This record gives sequence, C-alpha cells and structure tokens, in this order.
Amino acid sequence: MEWKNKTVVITGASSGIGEATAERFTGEGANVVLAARRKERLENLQHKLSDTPGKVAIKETDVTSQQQVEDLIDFAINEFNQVDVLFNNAGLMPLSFMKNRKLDEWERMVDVNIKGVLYGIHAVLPHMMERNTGHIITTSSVAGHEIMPSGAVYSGTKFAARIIMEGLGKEMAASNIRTTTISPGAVATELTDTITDKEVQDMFKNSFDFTPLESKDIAEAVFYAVNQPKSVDVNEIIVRPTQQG
Ligand code: NJP
Repeated sequence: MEWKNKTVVITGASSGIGEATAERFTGEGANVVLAARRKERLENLQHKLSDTPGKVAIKETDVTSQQQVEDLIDFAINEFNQVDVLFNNAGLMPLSFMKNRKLDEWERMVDVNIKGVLYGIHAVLPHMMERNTGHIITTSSVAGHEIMPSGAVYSGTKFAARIIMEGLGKEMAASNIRTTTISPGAVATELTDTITDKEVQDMFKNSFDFTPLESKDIAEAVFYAVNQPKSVDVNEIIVRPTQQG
C-alpha cells in the first residue's frame, strides 16, 4: 500500500507503543498526527521524526475530554485533508486489588480505556463514513481476553474496548471501514509506572521471568493489519512474548 498522503492519528503517542507506531508509519511516508497530554514529549518525538519521509503534526489531547478528541480529528483533517487510520491507543494500567478500593484509579481507567476509545470512534466515524473508507484500531490487551487478580478493573476496561470494537466491526461490515483490536502481552513501556498498589508492585517484582516484547513488535502488528488489501479486514491480533504464559 502507498502511504504517501495517507494520514494516521495516534493517541497515546508520547511513549511506548504509540511512539513506535508513529515511527513505523512516518518511515513509510504517511502523515502522522501525534496526540497525548505531554506536549514536550510529542515535540521531542516530532523533532526525532523530522527526517523521515512522512510529515508529523502534534496535538496536545486528553482523551477523557470529548471536545479535545473532536478537536484532534478536526485538526488532522485541517492539517492533512483526511484521516485514513485512527489508532485508539491511549491507556493506563494502575492494577490494584479491589479490597484496596482505589476508586479514583478505577474511574480513570474507565475514562481513558473505555470512554477515550468511544470518543475517538464518535469523532472519526462521520468523516470515514462520508469517504466510505478508513481503519479504526484500538489497543486492548491479553487482559481483554483473560483475568488475573489485581486486574479486575483494567481487564474490565480492556474487555469492554475489545467488545465495542467487535460490535463496531459488525456494524461496519457493509462499508469499506475496517476495524482491528490489538491485544498485546507484556511490552516494555512506561505502563506499569501508574501502579500505586504496593502489594501489586511487590508481586510484579517477583513474578516476571521472561523477556517482554518491545513497542516496535506491536507497531509491526498494527502495520500488518492496515497494510492488507482493502478486501481484507484483520479484526483481532494477540501478540505475546514467546515465553509469557
Ligand atoms: O504504555 P505507555 P504503552 N489522554 O505508558 C497516554 C496497552 N497495553 O505504550 O497523555 C491522552 O508508554 C500516555 O500519554 P500522556 C495499554 O493499556 C500495553 O504500553 O502524555 N493520552 C502515553 O502516551 C495502552 O492502551 C501493554 O501521559 C493518555 C500512553 O497513553 C496501550 O497499550 C500490554 C491519557 C501510554 O503509554 C499503550 O500503552 C497490554 C489521556 N488521558 C496493553 N492517559 C504493555 N505495555 O505491557 C494516558 O496488554 N495516555
């Protein structure tokens, strides 16, 4: 597929999987809009990608604000005329045991991991339907397929994101709009920095005896999904480290 003049909007682009995916697509010549709250990180990434074939624009965005997500899509259309791919990737994972009652963290996960995805779909769908083309991708998780202690709410949000995407895919089947859910296993990113539950922090220190994936491994899966012929819709991808159970 020719990526020149195609536009990819990525939320959660200031680090980890979003950052690596931005790099993958600008390397192919796509225009990429980087969105996240940490503007300085976006500016640094924009600078880092300045000599890649694609153009890079940044938009400070908090995905818990419906208005900011609408503004993000409007910005991308103004800047590059169209949105071909929306990657709903922003997320956080403050795992905790339910007995520790971290209500504010539960609410933040619902706001970012579920409502942020819905705001993205809501904002981009009219544009994609008008053009009868487009690809919406959402980062779920292996935690969107299975549950472990401390992951009740995180898994709940990732199950929800995955099922919302499945429903969207079924509704869009008659159109040329494609949908993909990416479910990573453990990836070495900043994601675990949001864990404040001491018991979970201790559990994590003692339990991992395998090498996690790198963000670029997930970027490759995203690229695979969107790079298929128009008649092929890759709806679900699970990518685990080989040794993760
Ligand atoms: O983690 P990290 P990942 N509004 O912390 C952004 C899923 N996943 O790359 O706003 C807008 O480096 C935040 O930006 P900032 C995971 O659930 C991962 O691993 O500047 N953006 C940052 O760019 C998530 O959905 C693993 O702080 C907001 C990004 O989100 C996705 O992968 C395993 C935001 C997080 O980047 C990317 O996470 C798995 C907001 N309100 C699923 N809040 C894994 N790493 O092991 C956060 O199964 N962000």
